[in-house]
Parts: sequence; structure tokens; C-alpha cells
Amino acid sequence: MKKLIILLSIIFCTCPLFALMDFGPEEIVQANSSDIDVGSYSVPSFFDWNNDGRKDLIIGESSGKVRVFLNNGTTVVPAFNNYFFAQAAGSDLQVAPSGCLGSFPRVVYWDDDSKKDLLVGSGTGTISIFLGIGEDNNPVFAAGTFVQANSSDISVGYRATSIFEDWNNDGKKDLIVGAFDGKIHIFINEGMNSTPDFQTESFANLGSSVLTVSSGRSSPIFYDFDRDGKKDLITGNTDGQLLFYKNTNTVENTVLSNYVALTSLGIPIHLPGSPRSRPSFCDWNNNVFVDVLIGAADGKVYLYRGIPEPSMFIIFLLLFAFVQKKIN
Ligand SMILES: [Ca+2]
Ligand SMILES: [Ca+2]
Ligand SMILES: [Ca+2]
Ligand SMILES: [Ca+2]
Repeated sequence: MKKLIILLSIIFCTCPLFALMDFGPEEIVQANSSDIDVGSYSVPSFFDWNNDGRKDLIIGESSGKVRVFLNNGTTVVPAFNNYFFAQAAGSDLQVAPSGCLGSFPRVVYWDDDSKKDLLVGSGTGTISIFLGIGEDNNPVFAAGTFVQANSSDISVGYRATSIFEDWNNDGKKDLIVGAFDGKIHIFINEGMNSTPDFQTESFANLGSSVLTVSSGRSSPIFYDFDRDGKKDLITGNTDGQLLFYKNTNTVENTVLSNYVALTSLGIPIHLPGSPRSRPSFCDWNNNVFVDVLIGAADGKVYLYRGIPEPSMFIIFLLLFAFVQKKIN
């Protein structure tokens, strides 16, 4: 009995504390007691815009502008009323919309100067960086400039969904871009964190082939979802799903394996119609577990709160406690 318990302890103690997560029921985020609706093709993310300790809602919309809803609730129960448009060079910040995407905004620290900057992918496939100027607790931006690679404006074709994360784990953030073609376009930062510089384009791989996200219109998140120490790819698509591609290689050279559809209450998330799911992760209710916001064609903002599934380790601990009690 004792040997068996020791063996089981070794096996289960090496398991992560929580297995892959399920998400809770679909919720629609509200402002002024009504569903937020930016018209069409919402692209939400959650970031403390005004440095008051509460994260705020930043939403791209089909016009190519960016709405900001300041959180006037709490860090645990966010609440929203009115919005304003992000400002650049004295007017509403805007990128070129096309078809099913206006703006894809993400707050980043592009030039490492502690002022928030806005990286904005556009419907036409270009990517703009708007550098923060003035006071960081009320950010406004300089005029946008197109992000370049090898001295030419980057274009991923159509529907640029750009994020800024360290793809190859060298300490410098890289440009990771989804697109209409369903691929994940990678531009490795060959400059410095204060002056990002891109030269060549490569693509995320599924095994030994270039990954093409099912149904197209990839919209990436780069995050270690299964907590094995290696960041994974999570992406939206044309069909409105949320797909998890596990990194099965190394942190320096991410290689992905076939996807698993992430679920809400055990059922794969699949927004109806052809909604173009555009997700971002956050901790909406400040409880450590990751939640997901998803933008869609209907202009609304969908929220699914993470529910950790107890791993076999926890089940074993409960079982062990039960057996001990019986023996005693
Ligand atoms: Ca705030
Ligand atoms: Ca900055
Ligand atoms: Ca890097
Ligand atoms: Ca992982």
C-alpha cells in the first residue's frame, strides 16, 4: 500500500495543477446596461488605459477607429458607461478598413519608453504603430506610421490581426500577424526592444508544413495555455471558433500540433454564422484564471470566463485523504 501511494504521488505530483481549461457560459459585455455594439467587426482587448489600476475595454470597429470604454467598476466586477475614440495627431485615430475588418488594436510598449503605444492592424493588410505622447494616464498618440520589413511597408494581404510577443524567446518582441489567408505571419525583431527592426517574413508551422488556420482569417494569441512552460497559439477564424494549437517543440522554435477547439461548458465555442472570431485573453474578474474576450461580425463583445478543470493530481489528493480516513 505504502509503495503504491509513493508511486502514485510521484506520477501525479509531476502533473500540472490544472489540466486544460474549459470556459463558462457565453456572456455579452454591457455598457450603460445594454449590450456593447460597435456596429460590426468588433476587436476587443482589456488593458489599463488610464493607469488607475482597473483594466479598460479597448475595441476596434469596422470604421477603422478605436473605442475606449473606461472601467468605472472594480477590478473584480468591471463596469462601463460611455466611450471615446482614441486620438492620434489631434483627431480620431483611424486605419484603413476593408471588408470584414476595420481596426485590430493592441496596446503595446513598442519603443520601450514606458508610454503605451497602439499597434493597429488594418482591413487592407497593413499594420500601423501609433506612439504614445503626452501623459501616460491619458494617452494620446502621434500620427501612425506603417510598420516596415526590409524598408517596405508590411502587408499580409488582407485583414491584418497583429500582436507583439516574443515568438523565439530571445527577449525581444516580434510581430505575429494573422490574416485572411489563415496563416500566421512572423516577423522576428532583429533590432532592439527600443527600436524594433524587421527584415524577413516567415510563417508558423504545423509539424513540418506552414500552418493554415481552418476556415481562414487567423487572429492569434500567443500564450502558454496548457502551462507546460511553452507558449502556444490560440486563434479565431472565419467560422467563429477558438482553436488551441499546442507548441510541441521548444520555446525558441515553436512548432504547433493539430488544434483542439476550446469549449464553453464543454461544448466547442462556435459563434453562429460567419462571425470572424477575434479573441484576446485577459483576467476579466482578477481571479488568476484566464478569460477570453471575442469580437465578432455583429459588433458585440463576447466574454467567456475560465473555469479550471482540476487535474488528476487534485483528484488523487482527495482520494488519498479519503483512504487515509478509512484506514484511521
Ligand atoms: Ca483603467
Ligand atoms: Ca511607447
Ligand atoms: Ca524575439
Ligand atoms: Ca504550452
